[in-house]
Amino acid sequence: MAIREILTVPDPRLKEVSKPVEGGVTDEIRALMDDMLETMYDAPGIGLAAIQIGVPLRVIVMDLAKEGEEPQPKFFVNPEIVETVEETQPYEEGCLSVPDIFDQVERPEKCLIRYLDYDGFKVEEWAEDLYAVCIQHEMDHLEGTLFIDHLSRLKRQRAVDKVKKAKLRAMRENVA
Ligand code: K1U
Ligand code: ZN
Repeated sequence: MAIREILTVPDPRLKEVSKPVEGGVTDEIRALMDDMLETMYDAPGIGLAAIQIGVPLRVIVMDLAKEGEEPQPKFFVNPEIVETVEETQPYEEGCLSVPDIFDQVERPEKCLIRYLDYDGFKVEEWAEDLYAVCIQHEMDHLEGTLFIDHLSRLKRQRAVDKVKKAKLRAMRENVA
C-alpha cells in the first residue's frame, strides 16, 4: 500500500471525466483502492475518487465512521446513481482537492446507488444523510465536477485563488 499525492485545484486533471473499469474488480483495481484508502486516511478525509490521485477510473473509497468507532471502509467500482428523491438538503462540504475551503451545497437527500464492491459483487442500496452527500460529491469527481462548481462564479474563483496562494506560500517556505 502507498500514500499517493492528492491533486489540488487548478490541476486540469480534476476536470477529466473518468472511464469505467473494464474487466471487473481485479487485483490491480483492489491495489488501487488500497492505496486510495490509505491516502484518504492519511489526509484525513471521508471519501476519495481515483481522479484525485491522477487515475481517471470510476473508482471511489469512503469511510464515514466517527472518531473512536471501528473503521468502516467502503469501495465503489463503476458506481451509478439510479434514482434520487426530490427533497434536497444543504451540507457544508469540503474537498481534499480544494483544501481549507468549506461551503454549503444543496443536493438530493437520498439516492439509490448501484456499484461493484471490493470483491466484485453488485450492490444496490439507498444512501441517505452524510452517505448521500458524500457519494454524490465523489460521483461529481468522476464527471470532472468539484463542489465549488456548485457555488457562484465569484466564490469559486476566490476558492481557487486561495488554494493557489497557499500552495505558493508552502513552496516558498520549503525553499527557504
Ligand atoms: O472528495 C474529497 O475530497 C473528500 C471529502 C469528502 C466530503 C466531505 C464533506 C462533504 C462531502 C464530501 C473530504 O473528506 S473533506 C475532509 C472532511 O470532510 C473530513 C476530514 C476529517 C474528518 C472529518 C471530515
Ligand atoms: Zn472532493
